[in-house]
Amino acid sequence: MKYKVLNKNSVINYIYEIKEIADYFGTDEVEAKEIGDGNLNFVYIVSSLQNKNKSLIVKQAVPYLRCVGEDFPLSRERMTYEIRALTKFKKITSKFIPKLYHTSEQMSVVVMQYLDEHIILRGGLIDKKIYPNFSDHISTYLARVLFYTSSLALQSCDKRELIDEFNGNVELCKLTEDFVFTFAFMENETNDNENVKNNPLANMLFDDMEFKEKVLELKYKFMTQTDALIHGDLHTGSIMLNKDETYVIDPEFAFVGPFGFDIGALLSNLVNNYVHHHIVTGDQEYKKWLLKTIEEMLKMFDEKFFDLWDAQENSSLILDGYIDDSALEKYKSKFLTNILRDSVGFAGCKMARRVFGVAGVEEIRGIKDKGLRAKAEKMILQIAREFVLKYDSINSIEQIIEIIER
Ligand code: ADP
Ligand code: SR1
Ligand code: MG
Repeated sequence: MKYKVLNKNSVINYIYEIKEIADYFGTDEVEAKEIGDGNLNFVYIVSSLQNKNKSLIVKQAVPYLRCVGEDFPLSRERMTYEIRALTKFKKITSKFIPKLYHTSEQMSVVVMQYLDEHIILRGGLIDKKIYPNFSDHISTYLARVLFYTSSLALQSCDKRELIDEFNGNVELCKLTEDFVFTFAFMENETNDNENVKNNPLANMLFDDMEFKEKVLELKYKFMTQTDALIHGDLHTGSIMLNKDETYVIDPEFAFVGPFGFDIGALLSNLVNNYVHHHIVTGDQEYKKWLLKTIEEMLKMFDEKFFDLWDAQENSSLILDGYIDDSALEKYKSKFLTNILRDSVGFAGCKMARRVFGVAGVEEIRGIKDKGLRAKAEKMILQIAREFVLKYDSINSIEQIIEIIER
């Protein structure tokens, strides 16, 4: 089918042309609503009028950036990578990915399960919801996806094929290079310039050469390291959950990149939320839960990644008999420490980009009181700076918690 931009009327005609979906709704009348609140795409919920339990999600990429408008062209092929990533992740760790009912690269569309009993994690964290299973679920997702798409599990030729499959996602990788690692740390027209103007904190950040030099190291890692298939935008707006279930959505930034990037994204979002509660609600219990969640997520990731590695036979990296057990243990432990270090560095960049950069988050931009918002921004930049300057000497999760608490 030739590509056309859908709207809340044509999306209904479109899905009725897909036999399985037409069968699913049968003779029911359906209605569609646009519910997208992300920066890039359009998301429709299509529901039966006769049976409220029958609903599904249709997500379509349009050839521009939604949050800016048609003046910011962005090719709709980003949905091709979202489809490919969802399909791969589904195979590796099915229970954390919504059911996929239909995908079309030509129409840049994915039709998927409507997560009706789940909410976006960012909103839940702002509302001080406790998710007792989140650290367990997300560490399983991270360990499985990162391990099984890395050279620790894949044969050399399969890994290179995987890189090829995602190598074309150039525009979204460039968005991250620009918006996560660059523009937010210098004068730029895309920044939140209302806030940058006459703001000593912005001047300090933009003039902080020690910080910016380290950011370059991390940007270079992002641009060149091909460790595993990553989600590429795993902030708390890309997770939908309730107390029992966790789903990862929206992997259109996926490519074969550094192990630490997704872990860093989550760490940064949890820390920004911690700062929000420190400044705005002062809720000590909730802050404790956030720290516990960070600690558990990182610890469990470590253990689960190790376990998968221990169980792996026929690695293309380490041939049986190549080194003895004790040398191998040392190698594995260094390997995991390096992932932790990179995660902390990326987290620092990702925290800091939310202060003056184009894509703000509710935890900071949503603080109405200007004085409190400035306090939160200062604290975020302090922690982010320490993360970025010290990332390559971090040796333990406790050190990370100490930096946040201080
Ligand atoms: P974008 O690519 O524009 O960031 P997202 O994939 O993040 O779009 O989706 C935007 C919003 O649509 C989400 O924040 C969520 O509220 C809603 N949404 C997306 N997928 C689903 C789903 N499977 N079930 C329910 N709501 C969804
Ligand atoms: C201009 S793109 C802004 C941001 O939205 C996405 O969610 C990514 O985080 C990207 O950096
Ligand atoms: Mg999104």
